[in-house]
Amino acid sequence: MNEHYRYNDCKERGRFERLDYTAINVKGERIPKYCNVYTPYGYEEETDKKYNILYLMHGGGGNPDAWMDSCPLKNLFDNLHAEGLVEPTIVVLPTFYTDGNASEGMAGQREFTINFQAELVRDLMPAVESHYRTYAETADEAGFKASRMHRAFGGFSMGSVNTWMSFGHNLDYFAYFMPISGDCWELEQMGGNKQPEATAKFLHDAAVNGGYTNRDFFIYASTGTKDIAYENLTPQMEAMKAFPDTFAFTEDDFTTGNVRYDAVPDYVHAYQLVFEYVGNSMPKFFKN
Ligand code: FER
Repeated sequence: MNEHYRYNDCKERGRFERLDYTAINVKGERIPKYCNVYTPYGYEEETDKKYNILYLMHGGGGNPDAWMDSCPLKNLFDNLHAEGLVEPTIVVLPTFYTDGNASEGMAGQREFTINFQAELVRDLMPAVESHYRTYAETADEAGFKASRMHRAFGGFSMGSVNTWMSFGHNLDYFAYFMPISGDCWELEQMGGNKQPEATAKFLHDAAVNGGYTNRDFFIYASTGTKDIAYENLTPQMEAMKAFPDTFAFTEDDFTTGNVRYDAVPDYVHAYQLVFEYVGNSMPKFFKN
């Protein structure tokens, strides 16, 4: 199906497990939810090893299975680990929706991304990180903060909207961000297009208020020039250049800067392309 990714047999295969947990929805009710969790090859045996963790969010209308079903994400991560290209990393595939809310339109979607930022730290991260061996010594806010250099958030489309929300609201717990083909909706939906300067200022303020400079977090943003989100994400990224103490743009890795933006010629808005961005970003993560 994908013309760019070749499935690559890998003897060192990790595995996916389902993890059930409960979370509070936008109506304030506690409801059952689940996520899928990838553990790399050797996780079961290497019991004294700690793992980095990436929370990777699906796009609009999706669910925790979307990344698994739509692209060879597992084969990609198996090979990245087998070739030593990534630091050992657990990957969590959650959903920001609660009980079939995916159909509630764009305004509803924005509300869910905001609710999810509270769920993330209150419900999801404690459930995941008390169960799996991450760098969090304790699966609470203090433990998450102390281990933030080992935690990433990424996502595609609405998952990218969630990623910018996690930057704006949970920078204390995450140091690496992988927004793919989606802008920041803090101020309004498509805010990266409609209010790029104010959106960049919001993100800048979130960093400054938390005491973070351009060496304390790292953003690898990607899209394609024919992606429907290109015109939303690009003005926001341009506006972020006004704050170089917070966002130091680089075209290589994260040694000379902390923000990279790749816009791949002709790529469109599709899962069949976006995991290539994941494959480009992950080798740069967890090295600082
Ligand atoms: C964008 C961010 C999110 C965007 C689209 C989305 C078109 C989501 C779309 C959907 O869920 O249907 O910048 O650009």
